[in-house]
Amino acid sequence: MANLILQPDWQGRVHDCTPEGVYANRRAFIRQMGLGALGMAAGLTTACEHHAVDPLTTDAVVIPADPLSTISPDAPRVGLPAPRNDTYAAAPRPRTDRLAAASYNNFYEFTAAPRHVWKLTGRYRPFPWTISVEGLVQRPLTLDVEQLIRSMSLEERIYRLRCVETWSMVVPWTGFPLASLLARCNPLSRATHVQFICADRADEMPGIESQPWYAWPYYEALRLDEATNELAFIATGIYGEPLPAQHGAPLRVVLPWKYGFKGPKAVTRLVFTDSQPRTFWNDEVPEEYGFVANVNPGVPHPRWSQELDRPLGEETTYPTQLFNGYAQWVGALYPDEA
Ligand SMILES: Nc1nc2c(c(=O)[nH]1)N[C@H]1C(S)=C(S)[C@@H](COP(=O)(O)O)O[C@H]1N2
Ligand SMILES: [Mo]
Repeated sequence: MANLILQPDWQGRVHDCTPEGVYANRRAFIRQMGLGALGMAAGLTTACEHHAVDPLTTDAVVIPADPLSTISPDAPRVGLPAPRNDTYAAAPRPRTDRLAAASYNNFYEFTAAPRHVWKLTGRYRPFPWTISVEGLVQRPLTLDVEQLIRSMSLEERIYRLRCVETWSMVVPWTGFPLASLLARCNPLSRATHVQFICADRADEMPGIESQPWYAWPYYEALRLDEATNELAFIATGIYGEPLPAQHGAPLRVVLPWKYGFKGPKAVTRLVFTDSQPRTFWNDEVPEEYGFVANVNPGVPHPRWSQELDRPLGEETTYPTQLFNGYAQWVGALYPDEA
């Protein structure tokens, strides 16, 4: 693949928006910028979109040829395409164009600017990769992700994803139930939650250094009854191929009934606990991003409505449904919300 060496056009613009003293109080800074955790909601994009973009003032960037050229050559291509499991079909919506999904991503370890994530993945090497299993387990383990992929029976599921910023998509993931992974971890019976801790590879993920005000690495968590719900999925592929870097290679959590930020990408540690673990966006902006974070059109974000969502690559909006249309599988987990 012929890579272009480009000086990004946003180079240097970070100074327009980054006041002195940011590092002293990054949370107050984020609030003050009105950026919120996940950047800009549809329609709320501001001049400071450039603030959120990585400056990359020191290095030239190796930009991949296109958004679909970011699949690691080292990813195992086993069991693809995987047999489709159609059990969990929410009311049908058009499938998202593959290029549209690969061109607009949230993956802050690369950049907070969704259109630029794929461009910044040129140094990322998601294989080999291990996941350490820690906390309240019979014994700590290290899992090799390639072996894990080869050992699981892979399936394809078409799921909706709803970002808290109001964009959405409908994509075919390849992978296996999160419950199958957790079963291999042998958690102790007193474990109640699992925390996911993501990669902290500053050499490969330029957003880590360019946004030092965040508490890297990204971390998320679930109650174990949520994590073992049959909808909860580990994706190792999308559109019948291994995951491109920007979708979270080598593996990411997919929870179609929760806002997208609850599904961590590039997970490298699983920690079982007996109390509710902390989560990245809840720590950053607690008044905007809760722990449970189920898709719920009746609960507006403090800065925008959650009633509608706009699929990537489309102009139309659709009414957002409670639990993103998956109430029949997860409603019983949330008696107060359902
Ligand atoms: N490690 C990590 N995981 C992450 C994020 C992130 O910034 N870092 N963003 C989340 C958000 S806000 C969304 S909407 C989804 C986006 O997934 P996609 O880019 O594959 O559509 O990833 C989630 N997982
Ligand atoms: Mo999101």
